[in-house]
Amino acid sequence: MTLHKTTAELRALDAAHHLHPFSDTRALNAEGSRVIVKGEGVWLTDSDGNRYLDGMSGLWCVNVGYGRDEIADAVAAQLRELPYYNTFFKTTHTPVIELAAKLAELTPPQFNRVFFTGSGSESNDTVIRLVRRYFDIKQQPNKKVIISRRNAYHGSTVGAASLGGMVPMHEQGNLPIPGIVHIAQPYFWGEARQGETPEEFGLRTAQALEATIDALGEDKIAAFIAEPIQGAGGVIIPPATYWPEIARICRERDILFISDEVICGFGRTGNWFGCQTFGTQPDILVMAKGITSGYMPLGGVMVADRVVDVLLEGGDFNHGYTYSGHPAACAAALVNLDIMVREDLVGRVARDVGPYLKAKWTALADHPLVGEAPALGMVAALELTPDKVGRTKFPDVGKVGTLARDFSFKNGLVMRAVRDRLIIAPPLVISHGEIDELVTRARKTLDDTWGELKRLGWTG
Ligand code: PXG
Repeated sequence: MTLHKTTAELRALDAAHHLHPFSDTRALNAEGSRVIVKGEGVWLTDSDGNRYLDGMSGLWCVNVGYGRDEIADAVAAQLRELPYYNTFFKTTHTPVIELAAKLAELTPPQFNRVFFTGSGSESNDTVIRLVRRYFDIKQQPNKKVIISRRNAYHGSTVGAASLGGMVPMHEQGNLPIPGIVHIAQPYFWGEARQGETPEEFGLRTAQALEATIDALGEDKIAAFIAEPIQGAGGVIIPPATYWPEIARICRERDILFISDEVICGFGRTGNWFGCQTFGTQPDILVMAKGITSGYMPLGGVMVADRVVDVLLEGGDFNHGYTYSGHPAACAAALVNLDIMVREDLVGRVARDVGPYLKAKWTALADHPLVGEAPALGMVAALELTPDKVGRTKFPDVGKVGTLARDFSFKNGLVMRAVRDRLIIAPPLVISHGEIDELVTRARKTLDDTWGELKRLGWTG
């Protein structure tokens, strides 16, 4: 896009008229926002011509990388042919039909039906209504409670933020809504007891699900929702014992299991979906982001056959969005998925760039500031700590993380800070050379942060 305005002019307009998500707008306006003008592969350019390696795939979504003309062309063609039509009153259209069939093919075998939405948040709101409807039709109207986890992220609408376990979100707007219960998350570094092994901790944390079902009564519980790896919560990769135990509990109990694959879906963990990486069998699978690689907004909810069979008994499902199955978004998704298949991006993550990133990334654990450096597929984290052995936290949680995040930008690398944990989720198309560059810049960022902390006398 041609720039008609200077960076200063753009910043001034942004400050005057734009309320940013998850931001302290006054503080941001004082500092001035970064204006991103171009993306190519894994690289971003800002309005001053600075280049950044995008370690976050935008916001965990640009799986096939920036600059795919094929997707842009398909969207433009669809906009010319049929820019919009709905899927409500006995109508449908070609892109939505083709995408639904494609998703039935790519998702695990229990899934053959999809409900389309415009985002991950809308998908999770859909899920709340859908699971409650399911048990109503089954004449089990008391089964309404959905169990989720603390520090989970499921979106920002009232329903999705309630499912999420983010305290700062709940504190604004009287959340969660009734009927959502949160249990512990499998965050070994942050929450294990002294002396507990990861395996013991994983098992104990999973068993909180069983204990909660028993405490509240199985006749009250509709579902359990979880991200395979918590993304926005800080790339929390559970210990190996966690998912098998959760899978056992979900199998033995009359509850639905919802896998929120908004981040883990579409190749990020080295399989098409995170549930395949961890061996779980969800009844509902939540999608967004990577479904179009972020080129167009689109979300969806895959519903397993055994759940669909019941829903179909119930007649009307009084739910839907204007943009459910938007034709141009579906056209983008179709080409995006075609690219993923053609270039075997999922296999590439599993066998090539995933292991390569892991080898390079985990070596950062030797840095004096790093407590752990877990990586899996195309997600990874660096827990920053003043005490590698005792796992203590910095005073004023989040300050060191933000400091490091800002250094990272200066070093031409986009990383995200969650508390004092740096996280990455690069595009699946990243090359070995770009991974080397990413890790070099991450190490430089750690050194810069360490130097600054020493200067401030904060290193303990
Ligand atoms: N589920 C998961 C697992 C997500 O990560 C959503 C649902 C909601 O999707 P939408 O499309 O409504 O945003 C998400 C979104 C962050 C960050 O700071 C992460 C997300 C969104 C915004 C910020 O890491 N994930």
